[in-house]
Amino acid sequence: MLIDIITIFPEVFKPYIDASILGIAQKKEKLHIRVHDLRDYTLDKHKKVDDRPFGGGPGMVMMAEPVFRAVEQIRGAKDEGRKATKTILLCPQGKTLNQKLASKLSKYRHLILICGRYEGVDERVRTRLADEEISIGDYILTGGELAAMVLVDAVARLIPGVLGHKDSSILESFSNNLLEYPQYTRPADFRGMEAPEILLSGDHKKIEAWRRNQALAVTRKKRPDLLIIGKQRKNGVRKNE
Ligand code: 9D3
Repeated sequence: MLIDIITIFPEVFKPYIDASILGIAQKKEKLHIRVHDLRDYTLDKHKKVDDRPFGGGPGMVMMAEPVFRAVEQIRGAKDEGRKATKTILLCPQGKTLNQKLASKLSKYRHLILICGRYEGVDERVRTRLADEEISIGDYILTGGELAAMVLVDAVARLIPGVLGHKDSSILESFSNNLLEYPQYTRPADFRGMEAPEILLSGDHKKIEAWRRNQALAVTRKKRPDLLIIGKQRKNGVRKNE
């Protein structure tokens, strides 16, 4: 997968993207991330990327021109057809990212992520350039950069071959919509706090049943919304998604 990120803070991506799961994915050539400085796509000598809102009001609005130019150049350079490419605007009013959406996005060959900043982005970017608007949750961030990194992380780990096949993404699909069961490691007795005896018993059938029960209990207590079945639940993570 190719991911192009358009931002006015290109320098903030490097450290995270080169470490973590994203670094591994890139080394394995399953993922290629390119970060573009929006200022490189401006036409004026001051490299202006924002301007005052028509009609007045506080703050600045991210201009349409540099964003359009960046996306057009990126789309044009990699001519694999628009269908395999999805252009996403990270913004507070977008659809909230969840595992199901991350899974859908992981099927694309190419993602273009536009990081919003300031008080907003010219509406024409939203309606005439982006295919989709995505938020990462109901809280206020300073811009779309952290949201883009969250999205990239969530999507990258779903690309086939990024994680070793023996690892958590497969285990996660077993435990489906449940929170994790409690885990312990050595020592069995830490300052008088003992690990459940059953986990030390070696009885794998009993351990499996205990874990399933614990997962259900924890989910019911902390996230009862995850246990709702049927079409009300929009963030459903079905097996292998
Ligand atoms: C203070 C400005 N707000 C006026 C109602 C609107 C606003 C504009 C831009 C609030 C935050 C931002 C910057 N945030 C993002 O661009 C953003 C974001 C977020 O703030 N929360 C969750 N997901 C995302 S994705 C992009």
